[in-house]
Amino acid sequence: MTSLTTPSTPTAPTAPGAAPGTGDRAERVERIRRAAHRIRRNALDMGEVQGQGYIGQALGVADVLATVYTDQLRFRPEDPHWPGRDRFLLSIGHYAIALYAALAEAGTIPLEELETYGSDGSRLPMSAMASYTPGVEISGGSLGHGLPVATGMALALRHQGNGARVLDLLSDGELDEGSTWEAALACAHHGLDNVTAIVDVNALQADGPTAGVLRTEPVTDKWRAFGWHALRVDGNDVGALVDAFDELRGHRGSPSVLVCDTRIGRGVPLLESREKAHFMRVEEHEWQIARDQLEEGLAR
Ligand SMILES: Cc1ncc(C[n+]2csc(CCOP(=O)(O)OP(=O)(O)O)c2C)c(N)n1
Ligand SMILES: [Mg+2]
Repeated sequence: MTSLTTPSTPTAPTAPGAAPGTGDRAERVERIRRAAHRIRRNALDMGEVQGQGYIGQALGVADVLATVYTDQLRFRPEDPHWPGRDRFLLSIGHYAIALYAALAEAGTIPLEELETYGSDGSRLPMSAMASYTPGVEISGGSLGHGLPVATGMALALRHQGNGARVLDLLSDGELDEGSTWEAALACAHHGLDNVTAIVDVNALQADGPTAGVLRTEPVTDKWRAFGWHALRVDGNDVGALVDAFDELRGHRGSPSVLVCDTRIGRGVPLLESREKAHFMRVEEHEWQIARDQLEEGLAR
């Protein structure tokens, strides 16, 4: 837990009322890159508390979460239930470590609290639960539920005349779930342009590579066939993420999806090359190596 005591300067999240995704592009990209770095550092620190976990996913999706939380989402960190907030749903409960790392960066949960991750009595359980953690909108764990919940929320917001958006992060493994595609049909049927799905295609599932478990490609074509406005980007390229999110935010008339190709363990070569990457066990002496590699990556 060395670096939780390192001074960290979280990026000011999107100010209430401020237009998300505005400002000089180069400055935004650099700011998000630095936020993603801190999210990765937070995730490593939490991983060390337990010695194991879904660390590879957190490192892989950090650029996406940094873009969402420090550039795109309209929310108030000190008021997680503000009715005007954009809702960010984590469909994949096992990615909780990634979300906590981002919520600490966003200022919704205190950085010092991360060291309680997964401990008895902590507000940060190993699988994300809405009743425990400020800023966590839904309880995850059972895959394939995020997009159906997003559909209902988006319908209700539209009914109420609330202009907030609903973003749902799902995994490529969740494309194996029928409920995901039922919700995709419903969102398109109802023209829910307040829904944005983000699919983390890390090409991996618990039982091995996605291509071997159940073939889902071509993913983008499938979403388009279901009536969605779909883009696909390198999910570890912050510039590409910014451009894509900006484009999707302005889209009207149908729901949008951003398919993000990410690399598990991104930013820490030691963990990028791990064979058992779904649930990583990291030796005690490897944590400092991981942190050093992360810092070297930022310096490059
Ligand atoms: C409905 C349901 N079925 C099975 C599981 C068990 N499970 C937990 S994680 C996981 C892998 C799903 O794929 P993905 O989220 O892409 O894995 P990752 O990228 O994190 O390796 C599975 C099958 C579950 N949580 N919920
Ligand atoms: Mg996956």
